Amino acid sequence: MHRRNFLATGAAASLGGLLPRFMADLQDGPANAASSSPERLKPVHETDGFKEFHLYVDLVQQEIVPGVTIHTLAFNGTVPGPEIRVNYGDRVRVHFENRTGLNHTIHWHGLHVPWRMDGVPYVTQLPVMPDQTFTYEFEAKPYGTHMYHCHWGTMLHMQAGMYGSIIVEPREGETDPIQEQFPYEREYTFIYSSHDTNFVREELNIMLERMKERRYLMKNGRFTRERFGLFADVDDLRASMEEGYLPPYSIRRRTSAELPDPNFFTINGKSYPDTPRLFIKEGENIRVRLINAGASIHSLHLHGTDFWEVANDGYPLASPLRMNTIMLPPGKTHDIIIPGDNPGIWSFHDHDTRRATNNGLYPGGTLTALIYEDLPDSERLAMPAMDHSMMDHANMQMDMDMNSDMNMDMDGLTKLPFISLDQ
Ligand SMILES: [Cu+2]
Repeated sequence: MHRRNFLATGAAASLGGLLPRFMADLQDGPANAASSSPERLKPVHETDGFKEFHLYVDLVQQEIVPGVTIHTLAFNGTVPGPEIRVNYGDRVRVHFENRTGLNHTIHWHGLHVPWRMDGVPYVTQLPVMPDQTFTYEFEAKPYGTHMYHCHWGTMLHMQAGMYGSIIVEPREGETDPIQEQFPYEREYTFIYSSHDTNFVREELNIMLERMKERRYLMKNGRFTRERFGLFADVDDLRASMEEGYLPPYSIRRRTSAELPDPNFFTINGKSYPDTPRLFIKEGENIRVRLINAGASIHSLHLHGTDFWEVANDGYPLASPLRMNTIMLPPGKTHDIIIPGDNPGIWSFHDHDTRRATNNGLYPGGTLTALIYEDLPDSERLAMPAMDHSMMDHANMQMDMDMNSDMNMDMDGLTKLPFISLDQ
């Protein structure tokens, strides 16, 4: 019995400073949904049924957590890119400007665009090369939560930050089907991603060098398309191979250690403790649009209540499902409604705890919380604090254990007794 007490108190004493804390968010005062969601992109031109936007990509540095700044490929200077909001049926025009030394495109994930606007390099369009622009035009459909992302060198470019949300709202004047079922006033967009920061840095450097070399060779008329793996189609590739060209995959392999192994996990480009929070009041519903723009699977779990899954890949569900954990695989979007029916401060986190870490250390990653803004003052002060009596208890217990027949390491760690499997 005493042992259990000691372990519990001891763990609290040594890890207390590392446990996730959300109380400070309350003390900072209520925040609104806007500060927890990506910034919305203002159209450069807008008339009835028509919206025109400007997106550019540039190489920028972004702090994802205090003390960790990474190189990113960012739409309009931020990761994620700004949120695009349109109405169903709008004619949408997006001018895309490439300010980097790399090739890119934009793919409109989940939207039914004309195929030439789908953003797949060498399939539907030529890549948008350095300093070039491309204009995407499409009609906004279907309704719901979608995303946009680069489709060139996707393993690097998406991980480096080229993603954002695009939300198709009902036609002007029409009621939102989710709003009708679960009236809400505030909504949030949470875009999840995972990043191997070493892979991103090294690969960006290699790619920028290769593009510099390519430009130099082109300028001097010495460019060979084989060197850069550029072929018109598979027949063209085969013809080159008959003349002796060896594609990279036939002469070397990238080992699993060279493939991305994410060490940072973000919501809207930030890891805990900088992750955005969800704010709610008792009796209120909030809508949360969950988007996975990364390559990891997230198993998102909410404490304290169950939420409703109301849309899948943008489509409203005929029968919403009540649950407390939702799977968010790469490329997926889910909309959920959280009812404000149990005041408090509740964790909302990835139940695969590897993704609740920064560089492998807990707490971090996609840890965040659902915070009731209207908690009474008395409850705001109820955060348990470590006090001297608890520390004294832990020390006293440690002395007792030193004299017991249990093994004790010099650094104070208790070794559990060996338990035979035969028992
Ligand atoms: Cu790109």
